Amino acid sequence: MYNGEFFPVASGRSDDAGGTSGNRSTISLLLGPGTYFLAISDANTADDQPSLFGDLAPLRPISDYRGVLVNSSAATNLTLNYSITSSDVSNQIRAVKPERYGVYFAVFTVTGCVADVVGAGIPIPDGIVDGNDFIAFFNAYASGDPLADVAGPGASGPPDGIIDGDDFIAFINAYAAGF
Ligand SMILES: [Ca+2]
Ligand SMILES: [Ca+2]
Repeated sequence: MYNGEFFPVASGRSDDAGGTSGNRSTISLLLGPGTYFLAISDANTADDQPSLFGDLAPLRPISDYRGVLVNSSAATNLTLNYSITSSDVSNQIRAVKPERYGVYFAVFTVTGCVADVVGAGIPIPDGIVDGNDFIAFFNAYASGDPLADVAGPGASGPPDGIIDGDDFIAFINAYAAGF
């Protein structure tokens, strides 16, 4: 996975997911708002980043060079179907390897910012997560203000009209992650 400037997203890679059979990869990340690219192909697809601990195929070659993405398989017409699932959206998308040594690129956009509840001196989100949000959230949480309803059950999903521990957890997690 790459961000909108095509820099690798930390922990945004998977070379076969543990616990599943066959050619399946899973990336599970808390993502801030922005544009992201998924690069999907078969073995061996590599940039200069090492595999993550726990990958089923952790020792495949990687590139010596930054800024390139390569694939070493001449196979074509491979099914590369993928799904993108968030707390409130789940999409299954068909994809096919485009050509020999090819990589399929998908683009998706993350919107929303859980911990951005207010701006400096204004009661609406300002696109920045800072101490103003921290103070506003805790004041709202303590007083039962709907401003503190930032998530649904399981500390995920859209606001559910209830202010409870799920909102508290969702806010803390998002605040710590900067969104
Ligand atoms: Ca803010
Ligand atoms: Ca809630």
